[in-house]
Amino acid sequence: MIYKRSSELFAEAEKVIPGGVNSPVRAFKGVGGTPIFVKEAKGAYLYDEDGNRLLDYINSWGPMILGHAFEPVVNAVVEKAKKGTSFGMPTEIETEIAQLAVSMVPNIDKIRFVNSGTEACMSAVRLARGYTEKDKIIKFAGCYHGHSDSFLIQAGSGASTFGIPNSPGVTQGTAKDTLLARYNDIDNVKKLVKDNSGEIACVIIEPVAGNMGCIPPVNNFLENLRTLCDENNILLIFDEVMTGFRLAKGGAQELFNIKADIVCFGKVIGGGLPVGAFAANNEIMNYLAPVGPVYQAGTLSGNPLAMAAGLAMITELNNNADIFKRLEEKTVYLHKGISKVLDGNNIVYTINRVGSMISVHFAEGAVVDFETSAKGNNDKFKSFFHGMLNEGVYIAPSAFETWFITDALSYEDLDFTIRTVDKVTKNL
Ligand code: KE4
Repeated sequence: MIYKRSSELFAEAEKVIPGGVNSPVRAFKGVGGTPIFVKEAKGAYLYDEDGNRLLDYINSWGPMILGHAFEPVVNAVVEKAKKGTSFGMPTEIETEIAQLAVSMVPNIDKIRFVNSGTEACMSAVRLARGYTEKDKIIKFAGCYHGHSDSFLIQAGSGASTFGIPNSPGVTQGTAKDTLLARYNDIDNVKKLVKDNSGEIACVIIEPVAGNMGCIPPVNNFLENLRTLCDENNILLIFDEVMTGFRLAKGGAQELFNIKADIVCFGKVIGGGLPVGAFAANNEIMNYLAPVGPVYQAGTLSGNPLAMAAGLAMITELNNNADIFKRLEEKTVYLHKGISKVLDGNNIVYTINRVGSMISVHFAEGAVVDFETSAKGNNDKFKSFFHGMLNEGVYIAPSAFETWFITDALSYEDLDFTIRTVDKVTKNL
């Protein structure tokens, strides 16, 4: 693959944008090399500035669940833009997408739209603190809830890729109220709750972790967490920015039949435009301004273009719920195919998968938390990433990410991917 134009564009970008990117993980620091500049995308394929066609397994880190430039989404945005792009006043479409989301997701009465997953999770924590009148929060090492100060405490995703457990700029005053637990270790959480009795407002968790690779909850972890929160007057926040509208119509709450107190969304709910959201029952959500005392706001929250994209996306998912079954079947097919060729090449690996989230770890034994995920052979991952890229398959440029399957992938695409894994790992 030739990346001459991408290299030129990257050099230009670095002069005016820190690191040449507007989000660190795009800079390929976790795998080395020059980031790919995309010219356009359609369906399962990206077309870069050097004319290369790449089979996309990132899909904008999750949103493009129906493939790039999905017609109903594109048409909805184009039509909406002709009527104005932002008003800072209420519009009917905000109510429409709110009604649909509330009908699709269990245990929520109201939803507030914001502009990113970070904003959704940050606001959800503030709401939990305001509602419970307690300050401390529990998060899990390796989970990523965006770049709000309270979360950048050994975060997953980019921060893990850079190995920065505590980001500079986060004050000790903030960090002291964030307690770190180990994913899938309920005894560890119980100890934190006991040692901070009466002080914990919420536990925030990715119900399926996607920022240390894909890590499923095991041994009734979520059920035990729900019970622990109920017993200690702690709110359980599901960060479903990745899992929402991907694992099922009702997300992880539906898939695992577990009730969260507050649910956060992003990615898919915006159809590729900047949308985040957080939702809960009436009692909790009515604590939010202008009804209640917890302040939260945003100039472009509920922006009509973003709402048009999100409404078109979740309408499609709501009307064609067999998409979720199709996505899982494709992911299982990929899982089995990759396992077969990795076994054939005597590679030491673990594959984790839930629904249409999957990750390949060059690690021995189960990958169940940040510690076991970090034991993966990163040098092998780098070689694997570049090997796949050179063959035209674009996976996440970090071992601490998940592959996102799109319904636009055909079984021919999946077979090509499996053959490419075989070719690339022959001498890994
Ligand atoms: P954003 O602020 O990036 O929209 O969402 C933050 C966020 C919150 N919660 C979860 C579970 C997330 O995965 C994310 C963002 N995910 C990363 C990829 N792992 C976004 C990619 C990036 O940082 O550029």
